[in-house]
Amino acid sequence: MTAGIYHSLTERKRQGKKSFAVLIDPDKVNDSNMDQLLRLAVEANVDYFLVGGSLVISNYLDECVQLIKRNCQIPVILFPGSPNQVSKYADALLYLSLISGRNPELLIGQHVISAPVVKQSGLEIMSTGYIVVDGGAPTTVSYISNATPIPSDKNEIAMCTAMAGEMLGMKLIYMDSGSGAKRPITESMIQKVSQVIDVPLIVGGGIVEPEKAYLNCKAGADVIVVGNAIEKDDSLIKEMASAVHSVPKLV
Ligand code: 1GP
Repeated sequence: MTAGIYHSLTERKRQGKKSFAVLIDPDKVNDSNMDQLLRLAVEANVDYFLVGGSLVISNYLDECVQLIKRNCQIPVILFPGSPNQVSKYADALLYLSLISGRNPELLIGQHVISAPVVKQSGLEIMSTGYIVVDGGAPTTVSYISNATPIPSDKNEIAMCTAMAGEMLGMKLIYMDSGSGAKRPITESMIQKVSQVIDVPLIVGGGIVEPEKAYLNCKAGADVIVVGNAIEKDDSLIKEMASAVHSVPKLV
């Protein structure tokens, strides 16, 4: 186990450094395409890998995480869509509670069932308030979670949800419009939410252009997550990472 991922996230936030995370869906990769992805990620100074998905069908999770750990130093954070997506080979786990939804199973039910396994994993557990925002079309997360996303123009609902999550003790807030969202989260919502919380703010879903990643960081996102766009064109890793890392630090 490598402790201190949360410390690195808060330290980077304190220093005004923005982070770039590549989301890897174990269903979409294999040993051969991972080689190139890892090489590009190292060259681009990617800060974190997130591994997981709303619906993981294959049995490749452990192997995928081990492959990353064997080949680079980039920390691996699990982003589990269900309690069976726990790999002891990762560094940390986003312990997600879907606070934008009203589905008790995803607020606490699944956590109770998986608590012993999660605790025994030895992973660094980072409690995360997961906020799903409408991305213009149903995504896997909105369908699987059976919960209504926050309307994309209701900044106040997102703000109050994030504030409540932080006051309940959640260490991270992750705003997501879902993988492959047609419309990513607006800068105006990111700005409003970032102004009312102190914990690091992760933003993802439908970000396909480096310019959008840059603007999201300027608006207040601390970590940008990109999955789909990189699955389609892995050369985007470099441009996305440069855009995120070029955001001027606020002094
Ligand atoms: C999805 O936030 C992530 O949960 C990333 O979304 O795959 O659309 O980049 P994309």
